[in-house]
Parts: sequence; structure tokens; C-alpha cells
Amino acid sequence: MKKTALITGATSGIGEATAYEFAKHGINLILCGRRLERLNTIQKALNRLTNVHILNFDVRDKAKTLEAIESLPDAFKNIDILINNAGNAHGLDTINEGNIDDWDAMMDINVKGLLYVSKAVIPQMTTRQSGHIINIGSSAGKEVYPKGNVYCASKHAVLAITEGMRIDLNPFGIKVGAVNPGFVETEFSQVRFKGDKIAGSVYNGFKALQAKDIAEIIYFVISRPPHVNIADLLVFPTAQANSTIVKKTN
Ligand code: NDP
Ligand code: 8X3
Repeated sequence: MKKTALITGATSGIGEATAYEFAKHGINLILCGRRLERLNTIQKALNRLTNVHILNFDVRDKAKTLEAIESLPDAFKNIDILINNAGNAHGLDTINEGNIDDWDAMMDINVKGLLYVSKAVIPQMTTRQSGHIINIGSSAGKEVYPKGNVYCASKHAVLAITEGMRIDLNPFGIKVGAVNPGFVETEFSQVRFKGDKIAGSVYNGFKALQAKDIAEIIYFVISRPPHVNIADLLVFPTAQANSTIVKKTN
């Protein structure tokens, strides 16, 4: 039987690429995000390959998140795979210069939003005693880099939540894991730097990971046999050694 996956942050970058990768493999898709036009475009493109339902909500809005997932039509109600991907960095500042609204955004989206979506999906997985949850963490969840403070904290929280989920959902046979990328060339830096031209230079001088690279890894993780759970996966571009060391050509 065809599986159904819910992907948050499916309107760009890693989430969008994962939607394309899953569609290629015939997985039914529930695609989420705030930018409705993009959801419509992606749905149109992928409908040829699989069944696609879109949910348009902001993960910061607890009530809307629960309501949206509750509203799923019967054909999409049983979610086998949850990809908690929605998230971003907002700003790159020292803790003394950081912006409180940026801090709120990162904690509200990357941490609380992930929890709200999980809260809406987990009960049906525990009832069915099956399911697979992948949280998109980051290398920033493994180490703290200068000016990364709150973004790194949010991604450390994602990893702690992932471990907690794996423990608590273990009796129900639910797989839980994290995929933690280093630099991936998406809209991430446009968002972090609020459209400033510096965003365009983040990936200069080396070959960053592409969203498709991560999507293929996520598909690999979800396509392992039932007894195999990839609990935690860290992936860098070859040029990157850690959060601060990158071999550049210029
Ligand atoms: P993008 O900016 O390209 O994608 C972010 C996605 O998150 C968009 O689809 C966006 O959709 C969604 N999103 C953001 N805020 C909200 C919100 N409030 N409610 C609902 N959806 C939201 O970045 P990436 O693809 O790179 O990021 C995806 C994940 O990967 C993030 O969790 C990020 O932290 C993580 N990551 C990224 C790395 C990188 O270098 N790019 C490296 C390591 C981890 P919309 O705006 O339409 O709502
Ligand atoms: C994104 C990777 O190093 O830009 O999570 O924070 S980094």
C-alpha cells in the first residue's frame, strides 16, 4: 500500500526537494507551508506522479496547526511519515546585539512549531503502533558557532526533542531520527540575512550541499527495512569540516 508523508516547509529548499523525491517513489504527499501560491504550483507539478494535498498554515499558530492537520480528508488522514523540516535562522548576531524578534521567530518556528505539528500527528501513530518521524536538525545542533547562539540553541533543542521522542515512542514501534546538514544552498541565507546581498556570498568559493542531496538522504532514511532506524545523521559538503572551517577556492 502507498505510504503517506507530511512534509512541513515544503515550499522551498530541502522540504520542496523532499516532496519531489518522495513523489518520484509514489509516496502520497501532504505539503505544508505559508506561501500558498508555491504550494499550488508544487501540487500541480507533482500530481502527475502521486496524490498531493496541501495545507496552508503557519507552524507558529498552535490552533491553526492542529486544525489544519485535523482537517485532512480521509485519503490523507493516515500519516506514515512526518518530516519536521520547517525552520530557519533569523539574523547572525552576537548575543549582546541580537534582536528579540529574531530569537522569538527561531524558537517559535524551529522548536515550538515542530512540537505543535508533532502533537497533531503522533496520536494516530501511537494508535496504529507504526510511523516514522524525521526531524531536520543541523550541524548547528551539534556545535555552537560565533553569533549562532539562539539558532544553535533551537537546533540543539531539536536534537534533544528527537532523542526524547525516540525514547517515549519506542514502546509503540515508531521510528524517530534526525538528519543534520551543514551548509545547504537554499533560501536559508536569504531568510537569515533578510534579503541582504551578503546572503548571496555565503556559498561562494566552495560547493555547498544542494537541497536534492538532503532529499535523497531523507528518502534513504525512510526506505530502510522495518528493523533499521537511522537515529542521527550528520552531513557536510566535502569542503566543510565543521561549522567554522570551510575550504574555499578564493
Ligand atoms: P528554506 O528557507 O529554503 O525553507 C524553509 C521552509 O520552512 C520554507 O518552506 C518555509 O515555508 C518554511 N517555514 C518557515 N517558517 C515557517 C512558518 N512559520 N510556518 C510554516 N512554515 C515555515 O530553507 P531550508 O530548506 O534550508 O531549511 C529547511 C530546514 O533545514 C530548516 O529547519 C533549517 O533550519 C534546516 N537546515 C538548513 C540548512 C542550510 O544550510 N540551508 C542546514 C541545516 C539545517 P513558507 O515560508 O512558505 O512558510
Ligand atoms: C544551517 C547550517 O551553519 O548555517 O543550519 O547554521 S549553519
